[in-house]
Amino acid sequence: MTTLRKVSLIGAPTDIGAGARGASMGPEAMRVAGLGATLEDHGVDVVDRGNLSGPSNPWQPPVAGYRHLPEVVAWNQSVHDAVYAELQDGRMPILLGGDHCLGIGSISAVARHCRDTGKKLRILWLDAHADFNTSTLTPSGNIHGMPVACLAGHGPQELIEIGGKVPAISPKWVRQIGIRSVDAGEKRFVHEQELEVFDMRYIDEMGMRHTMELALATLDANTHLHVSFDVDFLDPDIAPGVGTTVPGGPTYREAQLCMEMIADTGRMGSLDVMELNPALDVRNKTAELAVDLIESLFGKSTLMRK
Ligand code: NNH
Ligand code: MN
Ligand code: MN
Ligand code: MN
Repeated sequence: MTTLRKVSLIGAPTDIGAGARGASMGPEAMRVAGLGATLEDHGVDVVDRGNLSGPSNPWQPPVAGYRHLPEVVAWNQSVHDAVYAELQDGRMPILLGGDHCLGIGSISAVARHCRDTGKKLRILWLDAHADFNTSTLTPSGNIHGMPVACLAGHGPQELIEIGGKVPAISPKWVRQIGIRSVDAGEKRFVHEQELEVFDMRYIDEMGMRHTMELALATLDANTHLHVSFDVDFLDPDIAPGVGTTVPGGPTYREAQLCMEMIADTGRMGSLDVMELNPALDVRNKTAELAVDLIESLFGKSTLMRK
């Protein structure tokens, strides 16, 4: 099977869960970098659904360990509804973030769709960070550091129940790749919950090829593969346009290989492209790189391959 060729772009222009302002401009920057036309060049049927709307960012300090919780819930509810509608329609949702707290709405919708259709779910979390904090572990209160924990059922009720079932996912379904910044308490929780993490040390020692072979192992014809791509996954030398850069990320070629190997599976059914921050970018180059990598997810490769 090849990756679904009917795609819907969904913009979620908010930085409600982030520690820096600006990811709200991410969707437009990816459109300006030519995302729609680029996918069409690969024979993909692309519909741009435009942008969702939601509360503005009040830029307040955390309350009881969460920053902007009511606003985060509102945004995630509308992301959930939009992503779920596309999946029901037989189209592949591509969520254009927006900060990574929106992974809760997106992935809870994907998990719900998998329950409806009897599919297995595998989630690839490409990120510099584990995003596995809770209100008591977080150093910041920023909910973009918590989506994986929320999806696994560890978070505020109104957020974790958005997709209907709590927990939305099992940590066993997740493979994290590129991780190189995990907070102290978060680290303990990652171990306790047995998240499968391929950190940068692992990629340094074993290479991206071996890493992806393991992360993509045991997918079968009945598996829905969801890719949650936080642009801060990439090395900041090539991708400066994110709010939380961490040195020592994947190079251009490592990132391309990662995407190419995902494309080769033909199993990707949904995608998030998150945390692109044009306010911190240089002449939109991080957006252009994101588009280039998304192109690889849809089968761009150096030479024609069978
Ligand atoms: N771990 C930190 C926190 O929870 C930073 C998370 N920032 C991210 N995650 N950009 O992808 O506040
Ligand atoms: Mn990150
Ligand atoms: Mn993230
Ligand atoms: Mn991030």
